[in-house]
Amino acid sequence: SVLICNVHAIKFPPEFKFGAATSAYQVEGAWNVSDKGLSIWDKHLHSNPDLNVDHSNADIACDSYRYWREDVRIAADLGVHFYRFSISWPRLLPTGTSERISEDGKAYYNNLINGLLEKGIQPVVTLYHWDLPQRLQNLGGWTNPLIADWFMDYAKVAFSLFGDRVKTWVTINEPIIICDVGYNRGAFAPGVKDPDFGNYICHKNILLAHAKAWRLYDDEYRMKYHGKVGITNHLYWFEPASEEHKDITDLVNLYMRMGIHAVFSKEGGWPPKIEKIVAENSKKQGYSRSRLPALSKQETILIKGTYDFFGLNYYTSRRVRKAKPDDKFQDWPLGESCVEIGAILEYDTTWKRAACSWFWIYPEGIRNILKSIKESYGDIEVLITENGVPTRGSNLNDYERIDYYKKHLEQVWLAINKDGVNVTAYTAWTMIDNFEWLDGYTAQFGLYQVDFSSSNRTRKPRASAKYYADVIRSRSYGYYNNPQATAEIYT
Ligand code: PNW
Repeated sequence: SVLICNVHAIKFPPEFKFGAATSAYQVEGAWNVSDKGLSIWDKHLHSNPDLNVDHSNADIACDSYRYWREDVRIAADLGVHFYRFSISWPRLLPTGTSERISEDGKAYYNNLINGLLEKGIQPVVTLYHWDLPQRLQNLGGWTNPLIADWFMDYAKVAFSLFGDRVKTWVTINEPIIICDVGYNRGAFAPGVKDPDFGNYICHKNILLAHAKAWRLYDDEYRMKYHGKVGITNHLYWFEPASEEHKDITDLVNLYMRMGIHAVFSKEGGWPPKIEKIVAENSKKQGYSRSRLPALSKQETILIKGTYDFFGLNYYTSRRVRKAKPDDKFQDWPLGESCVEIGAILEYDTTWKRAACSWFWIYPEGIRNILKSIKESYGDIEVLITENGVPTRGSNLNDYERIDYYKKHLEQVWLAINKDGVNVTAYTAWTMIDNFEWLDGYTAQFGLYQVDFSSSNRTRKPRASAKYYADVIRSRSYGYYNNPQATAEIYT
């Protein structure tokens, strides 16, 4: 093809893997089928029907519970090496705790895993992509310290049922979004609004839950199954608005990597600078102790080093400046400021905006982040577990998505070949259009379009699907100069 002959020099390493991703709540539907338990997202959107822009929810979504064979076929058509999906905790364990396993839940994930393997596609499985059993939320959810054990019990069920065939596990998807958007501002489920404590208590318990699940795998399953377990982190690339804003930028970076520091840094624990700032702020507010719960020596050791890889989700970047006295703060990362640090997050006027309110396009950001991961935590294996861009209007000729993928893959290639970062996989978010949280069905990320008005949720490849299939076949992001040329190749 045109693509392949122009690019003989620019190849991803032979062992590099390409995949595509979705998550349970965003695609499965079947929210009350069989004995599935209620999740916090079911509850959150049923009780607040006007919360997201199109008043929608994921009761049906892509109906992948019924049409999973279609999803497997699409993954095979794309030629992906792996498909990243998540298990719905309340589908597998209807009560949240592990005394009862759902037979139908078990069968669903067995079918999906076996279907993929029959096509030579590796399942990459996320244990927690935001759909907590509502029963556990009634007991405090991620703010109840017991959740670390509940999560470990759930992980044990998943490892023992599927570990013979699943060799790559992600424990938790994006702790910062779960905690900061779910327990701070309460925009995401479970909708807890406690900006002082919510984010920090959630963060601590998430780290303990992840660590216990990793150690369980390490102790009881690694010898038998030889798999890998990691955690997926969502990162923005931050640039200083100008030289004088460098220090505040470093702080915001550290703040966003607070949990990552506990797992991946040599010292472990919270970053000392962040501990100090929160302690000082807490004191000024009249609290008798820091709002950031301490990590004891034992907890620090329990959490530190619990990874086989670093999972990175990258979408967008920000420019950072120190707040001025009259600046208005919103919570972040969905908002545009970081209250605790006193930082305002802006964007560069040269960056193009995409179809979500929080999305500006800056491809160099992914390379900079990959470099900074290596600088901060050493030569560790990095799996890019999500990267992609939303469009609006469900157009099949999504050249702007091809452009986004091309430019980001180029930066990933540079990170591998020029900066020596040990990146071994790239995952497109998302394989098929799905329920995009507060943007409902108005922002589409899919390589495949899904027709949400048809009862069989018809899936159709976009131009970007053909492009991505070419990327995988050629192990190269290709070369083209202009949209016209792209259109000629992919229409
Ligand atoms: C990630 N932000 O979420 C999730 O892992 C996916 O489920 C989601 O569909 C995808 O990215 C696209 O949004 C994010 O505000 C949600 O910065 C919000 C943000 C980032 C990631």
